[in-house]
Amino acid sequence: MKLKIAIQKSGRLSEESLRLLKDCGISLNNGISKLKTEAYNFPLEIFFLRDDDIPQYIEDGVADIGIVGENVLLEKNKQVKTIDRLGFGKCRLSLAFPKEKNYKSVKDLNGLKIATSYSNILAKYLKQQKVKAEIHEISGSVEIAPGIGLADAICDLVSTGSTLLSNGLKEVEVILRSEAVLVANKDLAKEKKELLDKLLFRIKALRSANNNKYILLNAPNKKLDAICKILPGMKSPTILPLAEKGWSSVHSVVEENKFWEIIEKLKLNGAQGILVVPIEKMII
Ligand code: PRT
Ligand code: ZN
Repeated sequence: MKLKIAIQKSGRLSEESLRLLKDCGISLNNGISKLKTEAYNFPLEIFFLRDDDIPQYIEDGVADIGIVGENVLLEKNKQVKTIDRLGFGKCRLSLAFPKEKNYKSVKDLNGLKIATSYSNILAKYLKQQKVKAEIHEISGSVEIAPGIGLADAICDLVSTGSTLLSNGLKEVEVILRSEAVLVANKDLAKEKKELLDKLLFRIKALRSANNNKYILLNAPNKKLDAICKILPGMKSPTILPLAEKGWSSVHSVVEENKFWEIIEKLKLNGAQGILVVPIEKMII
């Protein structure tokens, strides 16, 4: 029994999806088929698909799980389960308006024509906002629509904003903040669920590792109590005596987002020679 995962064949999510598998210790066979391959050290089969097709394949059970942008998932509106947010492929689905035109609120869109590849999400948003606008669905190069007179505004994905800028548009409303998500078929067999749990365990270990740093420092023994209070560690810090009398080496784990705050306190409490190193995997 193998778990079947669908990932984007070639595009913005492909590289990071493959890297995630690799960082989970899963190595792929370089098969001859470009549609699918297998892992040789995990019961996993990998399908390479267009991102737009992934939700459908998972709903149908052709693939068990998949990695897809939340924007695609919501647009396709298929019956699949979101298992985890993966933190890459971040972007916004936004409304954009010609730069030179006045825009005050979403009401300004009443009666206008909006070009998008996300007509379902946009229709839902306009309905919520009680705006009546015409949606013009196009599949690519949405950003050129106002310039060629095809539409008055657009609704498209934005990351740096440079595409909008170079097409004379400004971002006026953010409809959705999206990132890559891990999704699964709703009725996975027990054995497949167990495999998915194994994979999730590895993904979580990676995430904990990325959110934490390993810290080593030297401190005078009389300051150890104060320093241990600042550094909670996984259980408690490790303390080892230094060759120099009256000094110890303290090892611990700190959260990335509290990092600078902690370093300042440590220095104030006499810590010296502070080293900070990345953690590869962290199993709590
Ligand atoms: O061939 P396939 O159908 O699989 O790929 P695709 O061309 O439909 O998708 P692809 O590879 O472009 O994007 C895959 C996913 O990446 C999207 O569904 C999003 O979840 C995510 N993502 C993240 C983005 C962007 N950032 C992004 N900037 N997808 C598209 N863009 C485009 C956007 O459409 C616009 O044209 O980039 C342009 C804007 O970028 P900035 O940086 O100029 O703002
Ligand atoms: Zn696509």
